[in-house]
Amino acid sequence: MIDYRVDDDGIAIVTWNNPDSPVNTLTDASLAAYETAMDRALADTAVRGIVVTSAKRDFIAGADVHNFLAARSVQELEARSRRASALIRRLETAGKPLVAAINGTALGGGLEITLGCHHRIAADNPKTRLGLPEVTLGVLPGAGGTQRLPRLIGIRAAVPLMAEGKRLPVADALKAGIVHAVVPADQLIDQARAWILAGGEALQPWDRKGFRLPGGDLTHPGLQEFMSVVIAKVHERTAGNYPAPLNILSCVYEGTGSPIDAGLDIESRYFGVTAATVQAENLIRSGFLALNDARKLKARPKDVPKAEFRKVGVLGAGLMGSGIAHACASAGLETVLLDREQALAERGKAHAEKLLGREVERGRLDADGRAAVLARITPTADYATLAGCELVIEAVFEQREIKAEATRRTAEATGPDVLFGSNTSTLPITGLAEHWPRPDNFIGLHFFSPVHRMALVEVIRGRQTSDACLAQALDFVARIGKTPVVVNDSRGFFTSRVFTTYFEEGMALLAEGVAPALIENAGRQTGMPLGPLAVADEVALDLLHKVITQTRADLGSAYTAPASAPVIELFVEKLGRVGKKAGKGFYDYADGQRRLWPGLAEQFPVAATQPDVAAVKQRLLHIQALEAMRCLDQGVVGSTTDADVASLLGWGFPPWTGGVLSYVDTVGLDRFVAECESLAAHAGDRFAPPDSLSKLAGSGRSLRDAR
Ligand code: 3H9
Repeated sequence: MIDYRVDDDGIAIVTWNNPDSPVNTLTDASLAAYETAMDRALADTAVRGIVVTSAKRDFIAGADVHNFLAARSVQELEARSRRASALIRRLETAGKPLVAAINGTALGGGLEITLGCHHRIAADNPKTRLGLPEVTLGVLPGAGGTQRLPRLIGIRAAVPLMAEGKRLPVADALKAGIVHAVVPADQLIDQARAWILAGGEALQPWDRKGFRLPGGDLTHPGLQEFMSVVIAKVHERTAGNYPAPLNILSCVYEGTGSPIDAGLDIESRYFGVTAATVQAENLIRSGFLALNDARKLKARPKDVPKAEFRKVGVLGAGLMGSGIAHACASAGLETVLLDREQALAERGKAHAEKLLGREVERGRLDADGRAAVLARITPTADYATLAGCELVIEAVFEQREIKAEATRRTAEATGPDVLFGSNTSTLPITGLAEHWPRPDNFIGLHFFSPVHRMALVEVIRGRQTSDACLAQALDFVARIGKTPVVVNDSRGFFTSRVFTTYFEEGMALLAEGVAPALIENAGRQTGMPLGPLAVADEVALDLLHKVITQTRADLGSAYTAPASAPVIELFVEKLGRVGKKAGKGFYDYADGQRRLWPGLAEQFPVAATQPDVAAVKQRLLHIQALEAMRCLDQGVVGSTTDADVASLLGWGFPPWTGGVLSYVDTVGLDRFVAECESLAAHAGDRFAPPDSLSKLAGSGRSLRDAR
């Protein structure tokens, strides 16, 4: 776990080397082994200094977050922080010089180990990131980070790094003063040794007599003002949903004016209460571990050999098609981009070129890289060019006949054994598969717009889709760096079906006379990226109108109109306000600004009594969780985790909830069911909890554990 050796110059090299994991993490066992190794070096009179490094690609990835999930109480979590903190403090004051030789990424507790060394040298590695990202997991630096970083680089520089969880490349960390030097990787250990041999002092800045915080402490009026602004910004950004960033600020506020030992004590107390919050549990379980599992295809059928992709085809060079082509070519695949006419295909390639241009502007790609990606995209109107593709993705108009024609012509060019994916967002996959000679090799690959920013691909299994086809489609999604969630064929699949309830509920509230600004603010305060009426404008009301008309025609007497239907009909049929693309919907759009349409008050007079904001937030989130639960019951989505991942990545369901079904446990299952029953009585049957949930209520089990 920790390798130990002492060289001829009397320098101990203590190397983190966790045998059971690809990364080093802080666990009871690894910290105990570290302590033993360090104590051995401290006790050995022949040892004059210690170099701390790692044998892995990364340095240390922080505390093992599984330990936080397993912890039973605030006290246990606080004790974890105290143990790590006390160890690091004891080592930095033990009298022997310590150097951190940072060979790769050091995050959270990993960086905190280095901050407890007297000198930090990083290898010059473009992949390395240094930072205290605990806030992104709903916790805070609990091994001294909130106290040492401000004392090292000043409050003004440290606070944003911790409150936003930024990960810095080594050059930026050097500039910020977090590391003392950046050296070529092959000189790392020698340079660390050299610092000790040159007489490096075993004294931290904060233990020197007369130490002052760089840039001043919080008695300084400028810093007081700085903190007030940061606190206001955090409130605005988090709307009270995330305790961690405010608790980080409290650690700085209360801790940096005291001696470091008192500061560390304050930090551990805040760590315990923060790590015990449901938000921390959700961000770790769903936001980190479940997303990681989905990204790594942990649910992929195991017995199918991994598929390799070299050449793919994309049918339709519109916004989606060209976005998909850009993603494929960027991942190194030869990409045929096909449209009805050569000029349309060229236009699609030009869109990809524009996206690449932005990457160059941001320094993420150089000119050669851009040229190489572009060279991989072949625009064409000739189906014969598709020969040799391993996969063809169709992204043509959402009309059955057009899709059927494109599918048939592809089969003629490629033969039947190629994988065929449809990017439809509305049409059932099983029906579309009939036009492909091997329906077992046909699957839905639902990308989200804009493709270059959205990580999710909803992979839709048709009735005949085979396991092999599914596994290969998942391999493809991972190959282009996206994250898949597998769902079964159903109207609106999973994401569109559930997300729709959010803005439909916004419209239902409007129709009831709830003030539009209240609806929109409540939506944003839940943590959804946009208010529901703004979303409806983005989606376009005429499209929603079309979906209602089509569904009514398809379902006949089984159709029940959503509560939003009268509002949509009014806006499309009478008012001609179809949304953002027309410059007018629930909002007016002018000069890049968005303002609620003043005419709303006339169409939907605001009721004399208004609900409080908490009640509106509850409706907007509960309705989504209920629809997701129905999807789970109907087998549209296979697990609560899949539903959570799809909601987090697909439509930005607020991360503090852990996702759309973890939200039920966040509220508390019994309470959620009771609230839905009450909403069903007042706001409509759509809030009636499904039997599956009602039966679980009172059982003492969480939804996540039960399903
Ligand atoms: C903290 O430090 C609190 C302290 O302040 C307080 C102490 C008291 N825990 O991502 P990858 C696993 S909070 C547990 O695929 P990459 C990961 O799940 C922590 N497991 O590799 C995966 O498992 P599997 C603050 C962890 O190269 C495997 O390692 N630290 C942890 O794409 C490989 O990871 C962070 O927030 C962990 N901390 O990226 C950093 N880290 O093999 C979180 C990784 O089963 N970690 N695993 O799929 C990361 O950002 C990335 O993992 C990292 C590597 C950049 C390090």
